Order: sequence, then structure tokens, then C-alpha cells
Amino acid sequence: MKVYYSEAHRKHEPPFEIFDGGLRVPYLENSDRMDRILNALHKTDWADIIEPKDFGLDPIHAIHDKEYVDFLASSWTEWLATDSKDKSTLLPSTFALRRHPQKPTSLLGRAGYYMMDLSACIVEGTYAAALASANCALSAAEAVANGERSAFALCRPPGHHAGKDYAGGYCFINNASVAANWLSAKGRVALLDIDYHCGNGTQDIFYDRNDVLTISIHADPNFEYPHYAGHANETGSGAGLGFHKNFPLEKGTHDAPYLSALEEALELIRKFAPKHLVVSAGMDIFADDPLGTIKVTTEGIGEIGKRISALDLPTVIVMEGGYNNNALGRNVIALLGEFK
Ligand code: SP5
Ligand code: ZN
Repeated sequence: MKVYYSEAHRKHEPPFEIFDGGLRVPYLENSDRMDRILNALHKTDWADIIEPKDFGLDPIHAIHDKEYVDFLASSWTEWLATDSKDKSTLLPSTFALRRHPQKPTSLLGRAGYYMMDLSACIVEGTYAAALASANCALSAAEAVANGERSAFALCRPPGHHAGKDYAGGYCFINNASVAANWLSAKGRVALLDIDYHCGNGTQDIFYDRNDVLTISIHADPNFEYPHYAGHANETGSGAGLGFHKNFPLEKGTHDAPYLSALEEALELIRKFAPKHLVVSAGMDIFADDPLGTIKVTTEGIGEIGKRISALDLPTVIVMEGGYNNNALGRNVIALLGEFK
């Protein structure tokens, strides 16, 4: 299996994030995650690890607002020019509710306008890492469009919380959405998000489209991040009505009920009959994930892989979250092993 991976992520290593209550904790979305996955891939005899191709900004601007991408590009340099006392990471403390349309001009004003939380920390290498991550997803999409049965985009930073013009939840550019949109020029696309958290950015991006079916299986936003998207009654709008589906799950959901939600999702995909499938693969559904409350086992992740693979669609698998670094390698292998 072709695996697209870039070393550029290493320079995106924010020193901390802020948890609820104001607690400063070491950044959970760290580069050790990639090392664990790479180690596990190197031990297989089927993973072919390849540098992504540079697709330029056009496929990114097709999904993200240009001014937002410009903000990602210039904010670090602007941040260093401020008189802020701790410049280790750009993080605002005021957020736009966007009930008033005015976009601020100051750096911290724009940061609060373009960020939805305190874990989309920007450091010197963030923009380059985010671009390389999107190129991994695009390269995997191209491989699948050229006839590969599946390809894996080993993306870091992840992408599914990033919307047209906002960052959040460790995400800056929505890699899976950029890839799905690129593939949509060739026919209908289904995007299935199995990360523990609702893929709010992906939901927003495709909400009014009927050529890309988006489905997310995740912890119920009534108790879990991202709090403001992911309810069962959010099903798309305009032409996209009926082309988005959320499966909110309760705390403690284990393999069997998870797999029955997955079966419903797969049935929707079969009916939609897409040409390509994109999977936003987060491993934070794992029972021992520090951010998760869902109790899917490694065997369960293998079963998820098996059932998605049985759709028999050309499939792009895009790495999203997963923060139990010890288990990340074996969980990713459990999923990918069903596609090799
Ligand atoms: C890609 C991805 O998985 N992003 C997840 C971002 C989640 N941020 C959640 C922050 C809330 C922290 N609550 C901590 C509870 C620890 N038990
Ligand atoms: Zn997640």
C-alpha cells in the first residue's frame, strides 16, 4: 500500500495547549504519534512510504477561504513582531462569535476570528506542516484515482475540525476535504469520518453539496468536543439536504454497538454508489485513548477496516486523531491491514 508521509510535520510542535479550566498541558497532537505509526509500518512487508507531491495552493483554495490561508501563512511572523511576553505559540484568548460580520485587522483579532479553540496553536513550522499534510492527502487521492485500490495519507497535523475559514482541534487545513473535493471532479465521493470527535469542519465544508456524501460517527456533541456540531438532526442544507449524516454515540460505546452504527453508515454509502471513498481515520475511538470515552478495541478497529474494505471502493485513508501513542501503531495497522 502506498503511504504518503512528509517530515515537515516535525517543525509543528507547539509547546502546550489549554484544556478546560485553563490547564496548560503538553500538546497531545505531537510528532511522537507519527514515529509510533512509522515504526509499525516499517515492520510490515506491504507499506511503501513515499514523499507527497506538491499540488500547490489551488486545491486548498478550492476548499479554504484565501484570507484564512493567508493568515496561516503570515501569522507566525506577525506574532514575533508583537510585544507579547510569551511568544512560544500564537494563541488568542478572545474568540469571534461571528454574529457581527466585521473581520478585525489586528493579529490577535484575526487569530480569535480564525480559531475555534485553544488547541490550534500556531508555531513557526505550522503552515509548512499543514501544507505538506494536505499534499499527503492529495497524493493519496491521485494514487487512488490512478487505479490503486487504496492509499494511506499519514497526515500530521490532522484536518477534520478545520472549516472553510477556521482552525480548531489541532487542525488547520482539512486534508480529507481537500482530497475529497479533488476527487469529486471525477465522480461522486463519500467521506466517512470515524474519528472519535465529530468532523465539524468537513460537515461545514460539504453541508450544501450533494456530490460529496459526508458521514461522521462520533461521541455525542451534547457531552463532547466540538460541542456545536454533530447532532443527528443535522442532515445538510439546500441541494445538500439528505447528504450529511451524523451518528452521535454515547460514552462507553463498545465494539458491537459501534459496528451497528457503522453498518448503517455503510448502507448509506452503498446506496449513494460513489466512485471514490475517503475515510477520516482517527484512532481516538480506542478504549484507552486519553481524550476518548468510546471503548472500541484493537480487534474492533480491525473489524471496522474489514467492513469498510468490503465496500470494495477505491479508498483514500486519511490520518486524523488518536492520542494513545503506545497503541497508535498497532491500531493503524489493524485498520490498514484490511486494505493491503
Ligand atoms: C483531530 C482531533 O482528534 N482533535 C481533537 C481535539 C480535541 N480537543 C479537546 C479539548 C478538550 C479537552 N478535554 C480534556 C478532557 C481530558 N479527559
Ligand atoms: Zn479526534
